[in-house]
Amino acid sequence: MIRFLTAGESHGKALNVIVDGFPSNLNVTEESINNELKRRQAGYGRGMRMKIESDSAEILSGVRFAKTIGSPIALLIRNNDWQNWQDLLDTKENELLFEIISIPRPGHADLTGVSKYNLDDIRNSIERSSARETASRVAAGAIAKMLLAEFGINVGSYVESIGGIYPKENFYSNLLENNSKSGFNALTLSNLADKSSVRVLERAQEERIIRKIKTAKKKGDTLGGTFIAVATGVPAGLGSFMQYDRRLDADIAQGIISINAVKGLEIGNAFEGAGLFGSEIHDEIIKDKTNLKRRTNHYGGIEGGISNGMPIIVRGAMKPIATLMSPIATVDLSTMKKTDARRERSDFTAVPACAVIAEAMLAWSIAKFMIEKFGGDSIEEMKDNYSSYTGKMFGRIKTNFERK
Ligand code: EPS
Repeated sequence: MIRFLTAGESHGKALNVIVDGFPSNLNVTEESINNELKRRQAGYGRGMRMKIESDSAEILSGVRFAKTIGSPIALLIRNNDWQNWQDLLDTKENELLFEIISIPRPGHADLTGVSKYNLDDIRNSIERSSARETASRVAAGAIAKMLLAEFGINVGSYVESIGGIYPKENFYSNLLENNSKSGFNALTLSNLADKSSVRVLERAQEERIIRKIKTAKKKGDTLGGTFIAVATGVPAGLGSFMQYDRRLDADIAQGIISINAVKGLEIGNAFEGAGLFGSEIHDEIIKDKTNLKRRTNHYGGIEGGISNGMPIIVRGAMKPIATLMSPIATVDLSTMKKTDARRERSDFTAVPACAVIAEAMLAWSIAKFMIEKFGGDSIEEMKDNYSSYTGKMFGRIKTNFERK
């Protein structure tokens, strides 16, 4: 089973990630990881920090001559901003006088963090709860994407809405109705989104969103939004209904809901479907020349916790960034009196980045189940198992059910 573990404070020396359990002989380059890190940094509405950082990962282990060797892959992403924080975040004893943060921001982990960990400075909570940690996840996800690419699986994303501004054309519904005859590629969709400064698919929507972000800036306010993450080329049969924690949908949900500020998600058309007749929402099974497919994809490519061969489609909701420049009410923990929440450098919106992080988490879940199903000591062994399974699947079903 693959796993990854991240470490690092937002303004500490560096972020780390250890990626464990990947097969040998997989092509992995710093360049591909850095390309993903760059995508995470983009998006109109980010704050000053993204101007200070130029995230890049250094591979410390697990890769030789651009190929994995089966050992744990350790990555290091340095924080440029650390130079400005060295004294404040020293790991040694510190005699310096510095401001202790005692005013928690509603919507952030400030109060929950200090309450739980018995901390005497909210800074100690902010540092790890910051969404800066997601750079490590995108680096891990980049490695997962490199594995998936070997099997023709692509993962992409786009921003559906920011501040309640949706596109005129309902792209999400189009994806679920499976309207495109030749199918679609998640990468093509994502590349299109990458061209937009807020990662949306419609030009007029982009302009309206930028206007709304400008209004938020002027008012000292923030915005959230919704995003779509998609994977195409996923074989049928990943995940299982045998135990709750072996379900592919449950794993994807955990990965995406764990992204900072994500408060909700649905797979396929879950919320709208809940109000329809079964006959209106279940995806009819059809047969083409060599395979069994679904006419529509309302269930986002997963039935019974198992991928069904259709694209995997997830929609997530990110709340507005917690730090407000025109703050709302809170309580100063040093006096227990009512006050305004503390201002801290932050973003006005980060939905475009969130969509890229969702890609990383989705890619990770799929890679995990690919390795579980097809064995993972070397990429060659995995490919053999994959071809044997996918090549014979339809034939096996036919033979099993043929009337003798
Ligand atoms: C982030 C780095 C942070 C924020 C943001 C995400 O930088 P700083 O706190 O130094 O300005 O821009 O984090 C938050 C919005 C948050 O609430 O934690 C990053 O690298 O993505």
